[in-house]
Amino acid sequence: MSQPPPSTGFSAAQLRQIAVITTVALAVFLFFRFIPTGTNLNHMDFRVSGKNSVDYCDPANPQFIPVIAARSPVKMTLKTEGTPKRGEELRVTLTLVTAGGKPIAPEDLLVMHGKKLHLLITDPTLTEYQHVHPEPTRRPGEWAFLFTPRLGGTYRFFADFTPAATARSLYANADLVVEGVRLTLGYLEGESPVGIVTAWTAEQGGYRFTLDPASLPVRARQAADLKFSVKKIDGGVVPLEPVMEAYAHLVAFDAKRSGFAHLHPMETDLSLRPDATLPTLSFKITIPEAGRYVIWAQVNLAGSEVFVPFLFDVVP
Ligand SMILES: [Cu+2]
Repeated sequence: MSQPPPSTGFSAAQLRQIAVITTVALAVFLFFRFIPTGTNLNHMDFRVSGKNSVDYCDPANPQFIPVIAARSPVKMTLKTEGTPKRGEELRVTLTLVTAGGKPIAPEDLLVMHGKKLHLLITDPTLTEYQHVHPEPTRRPGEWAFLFTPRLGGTYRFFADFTPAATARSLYANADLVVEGVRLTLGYLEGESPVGIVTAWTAEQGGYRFTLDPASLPVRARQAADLKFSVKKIDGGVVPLEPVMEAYAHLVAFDAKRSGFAHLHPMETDLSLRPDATLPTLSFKITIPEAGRYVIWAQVNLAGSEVFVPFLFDVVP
């Protein structure tokens, strides 16, 4: 006995219609799935298990970030063609990968302060500071930059970036040994260094730069309010222009280079120009440990970038 085939309840025309709709929907899905709109990484790629992970980002209350002690979910490596030598320009290839080994490419990072990747570079004596922006190469996860070390020693590179998957600042670090004369670490242990004024003022290129804490001494674990100002020594207008979307950037390092703090002015509206003859900007920082620190200020004066160091002590 044969039974009639079970009926689907659809006519042949309806089945054809369903097939067409399904095909179109699938095509639309595949189109959006494979066009390169954004990152292929997700927040799990940037997760660090356990305590002490790098996750400090309250822009209203910037902290000193202990990058070395904290476990970053990102691994950074540096490669050069020849031996790095003092005074010679180097082409450095930087590789950024997640803990799981996935490359971190430009589409995986957000633009912050005009760039996707910021590198803060300093020598062991904190006498030299450079801020560079590596550019992506054709290889995913590989970035390149030019760098001329002015001194010898083991340079430390701190990367500052924001994954699109988490929208939170993240950090990584790597070292590079540079051949050549090394300075002594004397000033970090209390002596006055060559070329650095152990004070809250510094003079350079006809300008006087002042970093003025609301109260002294600066104490560990207490938020410090700092006023940064620039004055032309002969008097007159200070041609202060924005650099990386701020009128000044301050970067603090400790003597051991265990990490850094990257500070931006409270005055975030660039259309409100600071005072013409005495531009003054407010900063806030909390430093967790006592010790000797250097704050480098980076400003743009009439189109040229100027870096000014301030050396100071933080008491317990
Ligand atoms: Cu900055």
